[in-house]
Amino acid sequence: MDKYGYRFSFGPWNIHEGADPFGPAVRPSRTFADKLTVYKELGFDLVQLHDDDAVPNLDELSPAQIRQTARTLKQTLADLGLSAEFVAPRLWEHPMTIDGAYTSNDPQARAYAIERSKKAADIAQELGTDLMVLWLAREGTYLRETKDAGRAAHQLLEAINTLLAYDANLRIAIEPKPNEPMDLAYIPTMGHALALGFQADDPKRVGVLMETAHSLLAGLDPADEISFAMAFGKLWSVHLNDQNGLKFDQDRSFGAINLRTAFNQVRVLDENRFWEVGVVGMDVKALRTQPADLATKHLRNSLSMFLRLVELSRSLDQAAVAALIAARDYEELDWLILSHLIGRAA
Ligand code: XUL
Ligand code: MN
Repeated sequence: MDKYGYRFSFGPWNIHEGADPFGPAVRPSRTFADKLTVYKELGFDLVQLHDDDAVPNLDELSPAQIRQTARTLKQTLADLGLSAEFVAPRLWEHPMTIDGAYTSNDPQARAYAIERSKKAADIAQELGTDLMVLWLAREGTYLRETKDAGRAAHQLLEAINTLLAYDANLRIAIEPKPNEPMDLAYIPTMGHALALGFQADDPKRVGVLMETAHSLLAGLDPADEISFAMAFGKLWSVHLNDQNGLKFDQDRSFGAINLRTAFNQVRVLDENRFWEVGVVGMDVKALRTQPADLATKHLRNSLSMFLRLVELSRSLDQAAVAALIAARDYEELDWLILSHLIGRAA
């Protein structure tokens, strides 16, 4: 925990080999066990996990074997002073999920997705976290005429209800994203995710996770997405990062592209006392050019940026801000904020 009470997480995929669709890995793989050793030294206390990060090859294991492996991991994490923030079912790599998981046209694929998600819930339970994150990677279309968006909404709701019934303590945080890998996703924004959650059988156990890059790809302001979800007590986690324009999901270091947008995310999180509600997750990737031994600096930078922006948010002259708002002198306020961000008197 840092001096403000925030706790931080990242996922093992955030230390990666640098492969992209046009080129192979440029850094050697680090084992999961090796990755776990860097969390503490970088200031992180919690681990974001996909189900198969926690339990490799889980499709080939019995429920008892899955639980046993998860229990062992819990101890491994505890020995390192770590714990799991959430478990997310990986519903986008298996052949059964080629054309969707919960919303596939194939009933067998839909059944696979539900069974796989139940296993993820078991893993979360064994790891001592009640949080499941649903990034609905392949719930959408490559070709709009192939599926029915209304039917998909009901299939998604049914999947969520099934999971809520399966584990009475489970909380589900939906992580919306508008595109990639799909051309068009069914749950592209916070509003869509919240609407789905409010319709669920137990709405108080469905919330959201806001990822900066995803909001930007949807053409929205991440700080407003945060505020909207927090207004209803629904923001249970965040994936802070950055994004340069509308292209593939870049997962750049937090604040690396747009410092002011980053500032506003931190400002609204801090003003709404997010440290009391959830963990500050980073979902950032090192640049492909980064040598292997230097490929954790994106995590260090993102966390440091968050803390520096908390400082800036708290040291903002609130009386001056209020006076400028009252006078409707927004140009002066603009200048005040910019000056504050670059550390100069207005
Ligand atoms: C994908 C993404 C995922 C989720 C977890 O864009 O952000 O890493 O955060 O499944
Ligand atoms: Mn994410």
